[in-house]
Amino acid sequence: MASTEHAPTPVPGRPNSQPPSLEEPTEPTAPLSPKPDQQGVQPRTPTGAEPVPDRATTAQQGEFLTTSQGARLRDTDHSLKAGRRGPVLLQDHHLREKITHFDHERIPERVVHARGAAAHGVFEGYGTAEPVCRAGFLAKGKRTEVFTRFSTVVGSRGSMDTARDTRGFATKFYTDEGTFDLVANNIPVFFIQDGIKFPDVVHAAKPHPDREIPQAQSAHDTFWDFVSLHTEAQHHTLWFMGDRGIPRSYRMMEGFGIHTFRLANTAGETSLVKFHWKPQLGVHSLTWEEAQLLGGNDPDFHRRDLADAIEAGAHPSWELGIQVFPDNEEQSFEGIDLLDPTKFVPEELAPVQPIGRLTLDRNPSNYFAETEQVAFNPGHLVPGIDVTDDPLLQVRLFSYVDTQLTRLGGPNFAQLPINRAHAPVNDMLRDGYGQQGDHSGIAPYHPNSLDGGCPFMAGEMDSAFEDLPVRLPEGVKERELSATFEDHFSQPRLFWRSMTPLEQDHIVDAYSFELGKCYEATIRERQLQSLANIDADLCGRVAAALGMPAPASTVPVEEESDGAVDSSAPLSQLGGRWPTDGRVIGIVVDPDGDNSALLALHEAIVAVSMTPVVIAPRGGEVAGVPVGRTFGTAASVEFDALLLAGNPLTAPDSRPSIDPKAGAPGAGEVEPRVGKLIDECWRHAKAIGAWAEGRTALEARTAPDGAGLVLGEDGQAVFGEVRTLLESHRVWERFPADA
Ligand code: HDE
Repeated sequence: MASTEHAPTPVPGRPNSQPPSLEEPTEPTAPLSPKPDQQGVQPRTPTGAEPVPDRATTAQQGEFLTTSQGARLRDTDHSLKAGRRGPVLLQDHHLREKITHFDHERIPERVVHARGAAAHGVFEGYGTAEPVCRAGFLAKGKRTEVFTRFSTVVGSRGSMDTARDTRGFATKFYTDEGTFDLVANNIPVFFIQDGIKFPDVVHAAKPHPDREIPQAQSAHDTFWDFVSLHTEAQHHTLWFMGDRGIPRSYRMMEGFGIHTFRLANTAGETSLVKFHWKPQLGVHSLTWEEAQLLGGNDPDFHRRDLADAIEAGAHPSWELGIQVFPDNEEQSFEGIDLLDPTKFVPEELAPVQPIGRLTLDRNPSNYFAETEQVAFNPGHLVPGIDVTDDPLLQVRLFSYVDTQLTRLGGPNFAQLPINRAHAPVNDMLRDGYGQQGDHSGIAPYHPNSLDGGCPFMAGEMDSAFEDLPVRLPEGVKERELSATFEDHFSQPRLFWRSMTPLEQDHIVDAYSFELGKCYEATIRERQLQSLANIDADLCGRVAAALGMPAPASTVPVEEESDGAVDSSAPLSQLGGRWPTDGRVIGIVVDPDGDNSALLALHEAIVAVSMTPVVIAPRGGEVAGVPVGRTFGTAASVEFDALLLAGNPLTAPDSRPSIDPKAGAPGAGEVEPRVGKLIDECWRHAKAIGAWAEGRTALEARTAPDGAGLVLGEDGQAVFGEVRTLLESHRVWERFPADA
């Protein structure tokens, strides 16, 4: 059964450690106060009159249950009937209202990026962008409220978080000059070069239309049919066959605006840029086996991880950076076409310059109102930031509003609290489904003389949005792309060569798995041809795994430009050391052993912004610390590292495990499910620490001199060493293994 209970372990003394009362309260609680972002954000009226208080945003007022019209209700559990055993009466207004509203509670999910999780936060500018960009929110020390939604692309709204997929990383900046949306992904290149192919690639990646399977998977024939027929998709696909396709956490992903944007400074000088988000916690991934196990153990893993970390005070943070290129006529840099969204610019050629910091510090209070209804749009721009002629971006500029008109039920979704600009809005847009504005005035047109000429056009000094006067390239109307878009293999080759051997192993495994799930031999053959054109070794290894011959390359490798670098260090995820904030530590305890130091250890872990989860044979408390997981509910994949504080040999509430993976330990050495926890943590190269009786368990399941094992006498000292190991994310020396 999928687990659903992984709230952060309540900390003694904290408010959330109170057990919920099982009795129904008899006194109504005080009405909910408006949320901070619902205060003072009133659209200005055209005539400048005081705005009417926006009651729509303060849902749930008063103490009593009411109808939608505010009439108080005595009963919501019994429908009105003609006699106790008679038929239900049509005149029961409350019944009909309740059922009708329920019948219409769902809205269409996003056609892509349906599955997501989001958080509120703040962006603080460094002021370093000033030479190239005049946008006010980038000024030094300027703080702007933001809302960021992360997502998978292919799966439905209820699909698992850990599917191999690209991730969305969309941020809404509620700036004083209007809302700016940076609608980014965690991979810097895209599948296709021209937006007209987007329905095709999405149809290919979604489940097969006959049986609607597989869900949230790329390992199927139609996807690889498309990818092998459109070789421009090879680059993006290689990235998500790599470890970035299975991130450890939304908090540990880079973000990329992909397209080149055009910036303007106060003097009107323009530059071309690419946007990058760099996570403070580093870029880390799951192993493929962890991702698969999590799909069953905790399909909400990434959603839970983000919310738990924020709730525990481990606020994730990213630096926003830009790569800056001259705005030249060719729109290219070092031979790389900046309008081709299947190409990136290696950081060795153009360093990423930090321009501000994003910190996510508040969870949404209502998933539907905020995360589901938020509407991003790459066309939401502010003065100083403009688009380029990238043919993918150009199509996106049409698509987002178009899809939101259906998804959010009409043209007024910008009035929803989560979408409302924090800058004053005076837009002359009127009426339509879902209209909530109580617009005053009689002349919503311009110019007018009846509403005092309001609203006015902004002058040069009023920080108005400016369409930059860009010179258009000469040409004829045609359905073609420029010849500079034709090279589909040299950048994938650069990516492959930039991977460490371990990361290359993962990529080979991923292709072998995905293509191994394709039924059509011609699709596998065609994809092997593309791999041969990227790199002979990559192709040879995947072909061997599939039991097929490896074709020779059909492209002249030497003649292609590699963008002046052979490999690019920032593409690899391995080698650094990173903060451990928000990491989850499982602690196996024996409730009958000596647990006098457990509370202090628990507090020490919380004090460094990590989340301890006590694992015991049964629920309840051990030495004043709540049990977060029992042997029946614990899964190794929920923990970043494991501590063994004791070795409970029998679980009073359980039968012996029948899981074949639990192995057969020597009699009396390790409880089978603890043995399984240790085995999986070992296989997934996680640090494991043990002291006291816990050492017996660890020594029974692992080699005594195994890498990443910390054996000691004192729990806090062992935890300290385990934490140091976690800074590298995994105990990499333990690979290669069958992970
Ligand atoms: Fe999107 N994309 N996209 N996309 N996209 C949507 O808009 C689309 C592309 C991205 O958390 C949709 O409101 C087209 C690139 C994110 O709400 C839709 C093309 C990048 C999100 C849409 C692209 C993205 C979306 C679906 C090719 C990275 C989730 C629901 C021309 C730079 C935003 C919606 C959220 C969502 C269209 C390509 C990122 C259908 C036509 C490239 C992160 O409008």
